[in-house]
Amino acid sequence: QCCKKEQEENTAERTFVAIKPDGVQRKLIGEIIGRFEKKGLKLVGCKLIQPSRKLAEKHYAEHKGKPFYEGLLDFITSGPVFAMVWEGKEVVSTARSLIGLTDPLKSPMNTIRGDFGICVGRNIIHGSDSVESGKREINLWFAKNEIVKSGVTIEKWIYEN
Ligand code: IDP
Repeated sequence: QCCKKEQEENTAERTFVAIKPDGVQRKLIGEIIGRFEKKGLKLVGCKLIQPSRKLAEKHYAEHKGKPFYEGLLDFITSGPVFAMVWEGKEVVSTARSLIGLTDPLKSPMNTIRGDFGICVGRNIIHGSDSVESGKREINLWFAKNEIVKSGVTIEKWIYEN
């Protein structure tokens, strides 16, 4: 069942997606938002933000101690990031499908990383890897009042029931 009700009642699944500094500098914001919109997902929050070191450390806490960790923090704090919250049925996995694999060269064409990237350390976009991480990351990057309750309502054209 593709349920309109949960989309309308704000019980729908959410995910955190961020266009990294390389994607912003390469003017891919419009292209990326376009792909998410065309899929039928709903944008419920967004902002351009240059993350502090502290925010970056919290966001990437699971990678602390790995060889690429410091470089990753330098990179993600190096310029503006376009942070977004998307909503929809199974949006966490759908967003990951749109994004592609961690390594852009291994990522299929027609995915964002497959189409626009070459290096793991310049892979353009982040997307939460589970519903739980999504909740954690949304809370980290967004204040409650930065997320809209009812945005554009096209549910009846996307969901069946
Ligand atoms: P994901 O972003 O596809 O979920 P993760 O394994 O969670 O991938 O890694 C987080 C981010 O850390 C990646 O998107 C990438 O930017 C960076 N990263 C992961 N592995 C490497 C690496 O081996 N070298 C450089 N950067 C890496």
